[in-house]
Amino acid sequence: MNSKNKTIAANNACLLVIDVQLDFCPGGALAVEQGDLVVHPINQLIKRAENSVLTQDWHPKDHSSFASSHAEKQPFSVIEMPYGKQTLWPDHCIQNSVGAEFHPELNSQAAQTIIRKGFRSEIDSYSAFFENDGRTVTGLDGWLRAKNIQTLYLAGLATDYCVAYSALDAARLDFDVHVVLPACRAIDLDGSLAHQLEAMQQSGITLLEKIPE
Ligand code: VGL
Ligand code: ZN
Repeated sequence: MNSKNKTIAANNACLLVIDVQLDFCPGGALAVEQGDLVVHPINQLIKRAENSVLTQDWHPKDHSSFASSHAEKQPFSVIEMPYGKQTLWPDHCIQNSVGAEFHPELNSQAAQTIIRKGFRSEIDSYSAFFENDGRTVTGLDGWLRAKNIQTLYLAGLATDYCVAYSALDAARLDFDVHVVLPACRAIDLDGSLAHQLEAMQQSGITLLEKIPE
């Protein structure tokens, strides 16, 4: 077996770069602490990866995940939606706004595909595969399967929301999933980081403590 077969450079592997957008970086509307520090390690990964996909949180301005879309609701409170519980967020990643842009130093040109998610006002989408109803697909699974991809490396923002939901769906879809922790940063709301790290481990996802070769 070629030694490349088990690395991020293999042609059956793909890097998923989750939501490296200005609103999730310091100074942004839903800033993740040190969110900008993921950019350089991710650029290294993009350079090595044979396949890479970026995701972009892409909300209409009246999106139902925004606290501002609900009377008397505060950001970070939780409401019941037809599809289950939904955390309400400050307005972020509004379509065509500066905050929705990729970090300017992210090597976004090198990626083959961009998956936009959360663009239906009535439903949020943390995962790169399914929206928060657990059924509406983004099309990413079909794209990966058409290219015979079996192994995924995930990095980006935020570890405990969009990265974790994407990784957990990918494991359910039977991909071999690796999360590159030094290239991720978390929101960590009410213990969400510990909870999601545990859930990922339970699902057989590999949590990498170092940038893979
Ligand atoms: C995200 C909360 C709301 C994320 C997106 O990218 O992790 N989190 N929208
Ligand atoms: Zn969002």
